Amino acid sequence: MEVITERAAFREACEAARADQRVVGLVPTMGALHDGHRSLLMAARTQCGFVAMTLFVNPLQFGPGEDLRTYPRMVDADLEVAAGSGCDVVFHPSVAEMYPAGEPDVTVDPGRLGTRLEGAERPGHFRGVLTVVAKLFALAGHCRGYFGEKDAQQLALIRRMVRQLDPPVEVVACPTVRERDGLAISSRNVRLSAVERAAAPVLWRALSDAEGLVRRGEHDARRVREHMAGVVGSRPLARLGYAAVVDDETWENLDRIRGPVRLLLAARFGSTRLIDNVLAVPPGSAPPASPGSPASRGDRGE
Ligand code: PAJ
Repeated sequence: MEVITERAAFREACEAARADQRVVGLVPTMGALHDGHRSLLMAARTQCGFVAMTLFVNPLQFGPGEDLRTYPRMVDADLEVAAGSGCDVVFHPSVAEMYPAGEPDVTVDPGRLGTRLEGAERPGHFRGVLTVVAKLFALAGHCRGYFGEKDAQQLALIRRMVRQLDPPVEVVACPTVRERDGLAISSRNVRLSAVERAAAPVLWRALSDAEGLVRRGEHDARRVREHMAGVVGSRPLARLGYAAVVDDETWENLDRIRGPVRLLLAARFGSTRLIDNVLAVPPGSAPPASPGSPASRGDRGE
C-alpha cells in the first residue's frame, strides 16, 4: 500500500490505475477508522480494481466551537486498518497541501438542504464537506465514491452535487454499521462516559420503534416525530437536538407519510453530539434500491 501526501501524485496514481483498466474506488475519511469505515473499504475492494482511501481531517467543515483540535487522530493505526482492508493507496495530505492558498473563497454551496437539520446546528458544515469532497473528486477523476448512510444528509447532498455539477463519479451508499446494542458506530463514541454510553442506544430504539410504526401504517408524520422525541426524552442523560421525518427523495419535512421516509435523530449525551437515521417504508410503497450496490440511486429530489 502506497501512502501519498501530494495532490499531483494522488491524481497520477488514480490515472495510472485507470490506464491499467482498473475501476477506481474512492473512500473519503477523516481517519480514526472503525468498522463503519472498514465496511466502505470492503465494499470498494469487492467492487473496484483499485481502492484509494483519503485520510484528511478537513478544517473547513468544523465550526468555531467544534472539535477540530481534539478530533481523534491516530494515523499509524489508520494506515494499518487501510492496509488490512486491501487499500492500494492512502492519500493523506497536510492542510497546507490541500489548501495551499489558505481557506478557499471559492466553495461549493450546498443549497437550502445544507442549512437545515445538521446544517442548522452546524452552520457552514456542509459547505466545508462538499468543498473538500469536490476537491477529492477532482483529484481522483472518474471513480466510484463510497459513503455511509450513517451520515444520511451528507450522502444526500453529495448525491445532489454529483447530479447537478456532473463530476465523473458514481456514488455508492453503504448501510450503517452498528454495535451489538444498535448504537451506530462513530469516531465520537469513544468520548462517551460509561453512563452516557449506556444511554446512547436510545437513538436506535427510538428509530426502530418509529420505523415499525410507519411499516404498520402510521401515516401521521407528527405522531412519528413525537414518538421518537418521547423515547429519547425518556433517558434523562439524552438531550434531543431534533427528531425529523423527511421524504427520502426530496428531504422535505412531511405532514403525511405516503412513500419512503428518512427518520432522523440528533441528541447530546453530555458534550458528545450523536446522529442516527433509518429508512422507513409504509405498507404498499416500494422501497428505494438497496444501498451498497453501485446501481442504487435514491434521493432524486431537487
Ligand atoms: P468520516 O466521519 O471519517 O466518515 C467517513 C465515511 O464513513 C462517511 O461516508 C461516513 O458516512 C462513513 N461512516 C461513518 N460511520 C459509519 C457507520 N457506522 N456505518 C457506515 N458508514 C459509516 O464523513 C466524513 O468523514 C467527512 O465528512 C468526509 C466525507 C470524509 C469529508 O471530509
